[in-house]
Amino acid sequence: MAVERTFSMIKPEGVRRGLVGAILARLEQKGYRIVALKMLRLTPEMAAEHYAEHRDKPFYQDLINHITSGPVVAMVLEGPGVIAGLRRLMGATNPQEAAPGTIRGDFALETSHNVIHGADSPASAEREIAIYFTPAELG
Ligand code: 3AN
Repeated sequence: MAVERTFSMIKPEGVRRGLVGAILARLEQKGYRIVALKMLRLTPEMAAEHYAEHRDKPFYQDLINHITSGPVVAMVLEGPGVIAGLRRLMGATNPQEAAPGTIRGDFALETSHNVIHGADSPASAEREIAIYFTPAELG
């Protein structure tokens, strides 16, 4: 079976605050391999596709406005158990509840600005990878 892979993104506030290096270092230090990486600014259409599952949530429009507010760093990570493992490294969605030592626990305070996204299932990972990367970019 192929090595497990997932999709992750450093959100605009992470880029704005100069946290790209610190966050990538944690992911690499854990042992995950960065197999694709790019900085880009999401179009409203890409943002709507990315957050399709949240379309009916009260915070949806804020989410779209925020994620398109500046460049993000999108990546594909590979490694054993990377989908669940990345979620543990990220910490709880609400950074005030995220454990110290996790990325959100150490770098964020607000749910709306929780610095990193990670796919929550194999299906989400594949769906999200296809929004950001072409097969050629995945090696
Ligand atoms: P996670 O990013 O931990 O998978 P989701 O998928 O529930 O969490 O939420 C996606 C994104 O929506 C979060 N990263 C956060 O930016 C935003 N979000 C989630 N819940 C709220 C909320 N109650 N208020 C504002 N933004 C939220």
